[in-house]
Formats: sequence, structure tokens, C-alpha cells
Amino acid sequence: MRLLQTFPLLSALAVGLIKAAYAKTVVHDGNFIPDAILRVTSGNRNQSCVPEKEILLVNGTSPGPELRLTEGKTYWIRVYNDMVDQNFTMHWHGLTMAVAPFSDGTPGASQWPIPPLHYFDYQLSIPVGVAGTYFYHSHVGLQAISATGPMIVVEADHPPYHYDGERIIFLQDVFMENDTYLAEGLEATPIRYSGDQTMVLVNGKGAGTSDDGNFTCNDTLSVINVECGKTYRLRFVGGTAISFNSFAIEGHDSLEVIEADGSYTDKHNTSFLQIGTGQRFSVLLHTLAEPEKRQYWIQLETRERPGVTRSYAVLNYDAPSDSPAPQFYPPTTPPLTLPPTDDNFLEYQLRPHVSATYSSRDMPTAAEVTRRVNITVHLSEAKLHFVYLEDGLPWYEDVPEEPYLVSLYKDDGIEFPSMARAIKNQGLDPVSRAFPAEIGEVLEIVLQNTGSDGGEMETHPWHAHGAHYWDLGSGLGVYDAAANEAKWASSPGMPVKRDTTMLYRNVIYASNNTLAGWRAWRLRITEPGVWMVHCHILLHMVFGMQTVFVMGNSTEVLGQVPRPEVEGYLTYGGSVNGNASHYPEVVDFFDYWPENQ
Ligand SMILES: *[C@@H]1O[C@H](CO)[C@@H](O)[C@H](O)[C@H]1NC(C)=O
Ligand SMILES: *[C@@H]1O[C@H](CO)[C@@H](O)[C@H](O)[C@H]1NC(C)=O
Ligand SMILES: *[C@@H]1O[C@H](CO)[C@@H](O)[C@H](O)[C@H]1NC(C)=O
Ligand SMILES: *[C@@H]1O[C@H](CO)[C@@H](O)[C@H](O)[C@H]1NC(C)=O
Ligand SMILES: *[C@@H]1O[C@H](CO)[C@@H](O)[C@H](O)[C@H]1NC(C)=O
Ligand SMILES: *[C@@H]1O[C@H](CO)[C@@H](O)[C@H](O)[C@H]1NC(C)=O
Ligand SMILES: *[C@@H]1O[C@H](CO)[C@@H](O)[C@H](O)[C@H]1NC(C)=O
Ligand SMILES: *[C@@H]1O[C@H](CO)[C@@H](O)[C@H](O)[C@H]1NC(C)=O
Ligand SMILES: *[C@@H]1O[C@H](CO)[C@@H](O)[C@H](O)[C@H]1NC(C)=O
Ligand SMILES: *[C@@H]1O[C@H](CO)[C@@H](O)[C@H](O)[C@H]1NC(C)=O
Ligand SMILES: *[C@@H]1O[C@H](CO)[C@@H](O)[C@H](O)[C@H]1NC(C)=O
Ligand SMILES: [Cu+2]
Repeated sequence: MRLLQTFPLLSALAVGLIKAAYAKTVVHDGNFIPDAILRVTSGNRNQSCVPEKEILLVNGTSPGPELRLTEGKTYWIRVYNDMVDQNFTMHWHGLTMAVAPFSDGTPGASQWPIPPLHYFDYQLSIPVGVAGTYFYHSHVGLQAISATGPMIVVEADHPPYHYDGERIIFLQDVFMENDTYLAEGLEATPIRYSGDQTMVLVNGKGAGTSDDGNFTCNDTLSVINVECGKTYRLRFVGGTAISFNSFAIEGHDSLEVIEADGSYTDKHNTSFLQIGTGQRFSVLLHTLAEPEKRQYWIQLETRERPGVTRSYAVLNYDAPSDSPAPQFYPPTTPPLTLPPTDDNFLEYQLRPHVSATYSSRDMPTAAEVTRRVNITVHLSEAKLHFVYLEDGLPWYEDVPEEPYLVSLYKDDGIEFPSMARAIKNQGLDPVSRAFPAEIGEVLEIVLQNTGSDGGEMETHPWHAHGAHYWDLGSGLGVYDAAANEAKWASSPGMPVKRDTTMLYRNVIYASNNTLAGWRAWRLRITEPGVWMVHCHILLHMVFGMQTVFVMGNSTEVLGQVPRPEVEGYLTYGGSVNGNASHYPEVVDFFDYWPENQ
């Protein structure tokens, strides 16, 4: 394996071969034993002072259970949609599905959604070199508000930095209304907007104030237990639906960033973090040798939206293991003053951590770039119906007649994009509403923010499936490739491979269609498949802020997964090599997880 680690492509091929051999002998029917099972239900819960309402649950909780996987291995994860009235999919956020393109969990793009009372077997073949912090979540509608959970990929050998322990800090949003009602309102003409998040949760709990203090919640907080004089790896997951959070820990102002979106970085000190929807960071926290008190506040504040939500958790030193877990409530006045939005947060500062095992500097140079595409985003507000246009068109998960990947396999041409049409429209084929890309191309993908019809600007965390891109930074106005090269040359940082980075609003207002700010990525196209690129704010996705890249032609895509294995994927209700309905067991999660009530 050692040799393979230097050649990610080779190791991906090896994983593919192992999987192909394996699939011949395994039938994924009711007798199949997967490596992990996730069961999705809906249920009523009280969260953070919000009156009891229906949310989605994974194995009875939100967030769902942690999945811990090892790089270089293949896992089959069976996801049961135990709901009776909703489709579902599961996406493995940040992991490449290069060798299992039907397992990316994107309805309309990589798979038919899982019908009610059906299961789907997802194949996760994890290349060596991607150990880091990830999460799983639904890709249907607004389900990911609550149908989500942490996913950690651990090293086959050992991480490049030493730490004594690790803690997950999983952020989520809570809304006043259930997700179907919220989504219906967003799709309505005129729009019915039920408000931003009521509270931000840390590991399922949160309390504090929102709407600039107009709403207060005095509920119990999450507790992060630590010991004195140790080093912890804090793994932050931006599992929020909309909120962009600024974050700091009282009395601990040297957080050393070591990971961004599954890529190790050289150590970089920061006193606070900004974390957008879909982003992950790991920091090393050096706990105090002689703390002055037992509890230090962890304070979060939302940014970039009209009302501020302030939420808390507690860093708790040396909790005695023999006494019951203490309960903590939010402070009456904020102990910390967090900075306003920093549009330059970590920009042009981070450097990939290069070691024998991790992240080589294989970034294509500017001279190798073969094509540039724009994703120019614009919010149309005509008739008070909100639509996010990308190069003139929105994308919704129910737009394609059949999922693009299914269409590629059937070779029926229904959703196959035309390069000729795309070239005339900034890279997007307006008929199939997809961006075609050829294997071997080196693309620069330029996200361009514009003033909306009404002039408002929004900040968008843009996420790419399929492969991580080299993040080229961001700036005001229009992207200028030469000026940006020069900026990198004089910056301490080097581009890092990321999967979710911020397209800032930079300004609060810009007149209609003004090109106000940009973000750019560079990517060598190597993985045939259908990969979504979208804003990770779930509410914006419902407004159409999603795009799809179709990489490779049908021959190349068909080369990825052997034909007999795909039959099951081609119809709604299928899974790998079989149909996939199940008779639901009577699953009473209250019996399994009483402590969560
Ligand atoms: C989820 O719950 C099922 C039982 O319904 C159990 O078999 C499975 O191990 C659980 N998954 C995880 C990751 O804990
Ligand atoms: C929600 O809170 C109310 C009031 O405390 C309580 O009656 C109800 O049982 C709780 N619901 C759940 C699902 O725990
Ligand atoms: C579920 O997905 C199928 C296939 O895309 C679609 O026809 C159906 O309307 C969806 N059902 C619901 C409840 O959204
Ligand atoms: C969702 O919320 C709406 C509005 O509050 C309510 O009418 C509907 O019954 C709720 N749906 C479920 C499944 O609880
Ligand atoms: C909070 O209340 C004040 C006074 O009523 C109001 O002006 C302000 O808009 C409210 N803020 C939010 C975010 O609702
Ligand atoms: C919050 O609730 C706790 C427990 O009931 C109580 O001790 C505390 O005083 C409350 N805080 C505020 C600000 O009301
Ligand atoms: C970060 O700050 C701490 C404390 O000031 C220092 O010990 C450490 O060397 C710094 N790390 C880096 C990478 O600069
Ligand atoms: C991308 O947008 C910029 C700014 O409007 C424009 O100059 C450039 O030609 C566009 N590129 C493509 C491929 O359309
Ligand atoms: C904004 O510009 C677009 C494209 O030029 C146009 O279609 C739209 O009507 C304009 N909106 C307003 C409010 O003027
Ligand atoms: C796909 O591209 C490859 C490489 O250029 C070529 O050999 C193959 O014929 C193409 N297949 C189709 C269906 O166009
Ligand atoms: C698929 O479903 C059909 C209809 O329910 C059933 O007759 C058939 O046995 C199933 N096939 C497999 C492989 O489970
Ligand atoms: Cu957005």
C-alpha cells in the first residue's frame, strides 16, 4: 500500500478492482450484511426552546451516529428510508465517489431517490490520503437540516500531527417550522419566508439569543470535556442549513488549524474560526496547564444575515468521572467579543501539509489551464418568487427526466450535455442544464456573485462533489487570473484542496447584476461521473442554486462500474444489483436511545 499512496489514481484503481471482484459474489438482498446501517425516520422532538415539531432522525437522533471509516477500505452502508411519505438520499459530504458514482447520493444527478420503505446500499471506497473530517446528510429538499451526522475518515497508519484526544463539534441549525413546510414556503409565489435559524446547535444542543436578542432560549448546553495540559484535535463540522458562524473559545486564543475539508494543512494559528455550511476544519487546542476555572465558554455568532444568533457550549476541565454530567445554561451577557465577518479569513494563508503520505503538490499550473467556465449567480425576485440563476438557469432536483448518470448508462441521451451549446453560455449547456467536461481538461471554475434584482447580496458557501479542487482564493469585482497568480506569488499561503469555500457578498448592496465578487477553483478532470457543484445553503438550493457537471462521455463513465452491477440503479426503487424494498420492522427508537429524550 505504501507505494500506492504516492499515486492516488493507482490506489483508486486498486480499490476499484477489489470492488469489482467482490461484487461478483455478493447479492445485495435482504440477507446481505452491510458494514454499517443507517435508518432514517421522522419523529417529534423539542430542540432549543422550539416547540415540539417533526424533524428527521438518523437512528433515532439528530445529529445521527458518528461513522468512523479507515482510508484505503471499501464499505457498504445500507441506508433504510423508514419514512412512509418522503423520498430520501444520503450524501457523503467531501468524499470522492470516483469508483462508485451511483453512491454520491444526489437525486436527479447520480441516483433515483430512495422511495419510502426502501433501502439503498451505498458503496464508499475511500482512497488513501483523504483522512479527515466529513459528514453525511440527505440531499433531498431541506431534509439535511436534521438528517445528518458526523463521518470521520481515519488514517491507515497515523495522522501527521500528534494529539492526545479528539472532540467533534458538529454545528446544526434549528428552525421554528418543519422542513417540508419551510420548503413549500420558499417555493411559493409570493414567497412565504419563515425566518432564518432560531438557534445554532453544537452536538445537538444550543441556547442563547437570536434575532439580535429578541428571542432568548435558556436551555442546556453541550459540554466538551477536556483535561489540563493536553492537546486535542477539535473537528468542526459546518452541518448548518443556512448559518455562517464565527466561533471562539474563552481563554484559548491560539487555535492551530491543521485540516480544511479533509486536507491537512501546515499549522496556522487563529484566535477564532468562521465556518460556513458544508465546511470542516480541524484545530489543535492546547488546553491550559493550570486553568483558572473549570468552565470556559464556547461562543458562536452568526454572520452575514440581518439578525444575529448567539449560541454557546462549554469547555469543561477535568470533569470527575464518578459524578453525573453537570448541566450548563447560557450566560446572560456574552463573555466574548467576536470580530465582524472577515472576508479574508484564512485566505491566501493556508498551505497544504506535504508528507510522504498526504497531499502532494500536484496542482496544475496556470499555463496548463485549458478552459475557464463561469458560474455567474443571480437572485431573481420577480413576482416575489425567489429563483437563483446560474448562467441564467436554476437547477432543481426534479428538473431532469431521469438522473444524469442513469441517462449516461442507458445512453439514451436524455440528459447528456452538449459542449457546443455550453461554450456559448459560459460553460453551461442550457438544454440539459449541465456543465460538460472532458477527461484530461484543466478547468478553472469561476464563481461570480452579482447584485440581485433588489440589489441585496448574499454570502454563499460553494461545494463541489466528485473531487476536491485547488482553491484559488476570492476577491472583489471580476476574476483576473493574472492578478490572482501575482497575489499568490506574494502571499504566505499556497492553494489547498478544498470542497467548500466561500463566495462572499463583500458588500451588502450592489445594483442589479453588478459583478461584485468572485471565488475561483482549479481542477484537472480525471473522474468520469456526474458531480454536483452547488451552494451549500439548503434554502438557496431550494431556490435553484445548484449545478451539475457531467465529466467524461458515456464510454468513460461505463468503464467505471461494470454493467451487471448497475442494472439495479437504473430504476426508481432499485439498489445495486437488486430491488430494494423492505418490510419495515417496527423500530421504536425511543427504546434504543432513551437518553436523547
Ligand atoms: C443504526 O441502527 C441500527 C439498528 O436499527 C444498527 O444496526 C446500526 O448499527 C446503527 N448504526 C450506527 C452507525 O450506529
Ligand atoms: C417536549 O416538551 C414538552 C414540554 O416539556 C413535553 O411535554 C414533551 O413530552 C416533549 N416532547 C418530546 C418528544 O420529548
Ligand atoms: C419520489 O421520487 C420519484 C422519482 O423521482 C418521484 O416520481 C416522486 O414524485 C417522488 N415522491 C415524492 C413524495 O417526492
Ligand atoms: C409541518 O408544519 C406545518 C405548519 O406548522 C403543519 O401544518 C404540518 O402539519 C407539519 N407537518 C408535520 C408532518 O408535522
Ligand atoms: C428585534 O426587535 C427590534 C425592536 O422591535 C426590531 O427593530 C428588530 O428588527 C428585531 N430584529 C430582528 C432580527 O428581528
Ligand atoms: C436558566 O435556567 C436555569 C435552570 O433552570 C436557571 O438556573 C438559570 O437561572 C436560568 N437563566 C436565566 C438567565 O434565566
Ligand atoms: C500558535 O500560538 C502558540 C501560542 O502563542 C505558539 O506556541 C505556537 O507555536 C503557534 N503556532 C504556530 C504554527 O505559529
Ligand atoms: C466569464 O465572465 C467574465 C466576466 O464577465 C467574462 O469576461 C468571461 O468571458 C466569461 N467567461 C466565459 C467562459 O464565458
Ligand atoms: C435585473 O437585470 C436582469 C437582467 O438584465 C433583468 O432581467 C431584471 O429584470 C432586472 N431586474 C430589475 C429589478 O430591474
Ligand atoms: C469518449 O472519449 C474517448 C476518448 O476521447 C473516445 O475514445 C470514445 O470513443 C468516446 N466515446 C463516445 C461515446 O463518444
Ligand atoms: C423484486 O421485487 C419483485 C416484486 O416485489 C419480487 O417479485 C422479486 O422477487 C424481487 N427480486 C429480488 C431480487 O428481490
Ligand atoms: Cu447560497
